[in-house]
Amino acid sequence: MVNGVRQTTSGVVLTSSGVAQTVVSGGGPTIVDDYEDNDLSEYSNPGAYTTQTGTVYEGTYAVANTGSSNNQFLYSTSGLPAYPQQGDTYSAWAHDYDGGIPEVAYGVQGSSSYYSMTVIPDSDEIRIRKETTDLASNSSVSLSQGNWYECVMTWATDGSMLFEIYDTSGTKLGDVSTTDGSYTDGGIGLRNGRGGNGCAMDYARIL
Ligand SMILES: [Ca+2]
Ligand SMILES: [Ca+2]
Repeated sequence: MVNGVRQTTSGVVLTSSGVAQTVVSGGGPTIVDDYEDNDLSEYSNPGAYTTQTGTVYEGTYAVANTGSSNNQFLYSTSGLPAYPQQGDTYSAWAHDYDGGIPEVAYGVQGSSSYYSMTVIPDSDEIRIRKETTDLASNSSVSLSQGNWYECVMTWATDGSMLFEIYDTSGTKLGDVSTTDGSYTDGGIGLRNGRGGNGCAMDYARIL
């Protein structure tokens, strides 16, 4: 029920009489998860991930792993209001802790099958990865540790994938693209790409 309430932010409008009317399509971005329900019941492998209030992009809560000793992967393939697929543009905000590498996953089939938008602030690098294999990388993106970055994936029906990264001012910092047809849809998640350091994610949407 809480998810249903949150979804009304974008999925329901009020008529002049004040009656809620569901918008089936064209109603703007759909929130996949903003973590405002303060639980991870829709996710597998929560491990060291928790909802928390200390490092948040939007609202009161975000999900974070503040320093697990391994590459834990939190993911969801059912239970959230929507999941991105080819033809969609998926956006999520990612944050590192002291050298952590957030891997914003999409197309998740399970714990060992997924794509990710990978952010490596200490080497000014972004990558599109399939599992732990780099499909494409750009190492000339000006990034710094301890910031929120918006990761936007334009996932086309021909399998092309464009990853654009923005700062909190809305300035585009760089992009990288590739084409791969292994997965056409799937779940979302967040992988801790560098064990010993953590990462956070918030405000995941289909734009
Ligand atoms: Ca939030
Ligand atoms: Ca939840």
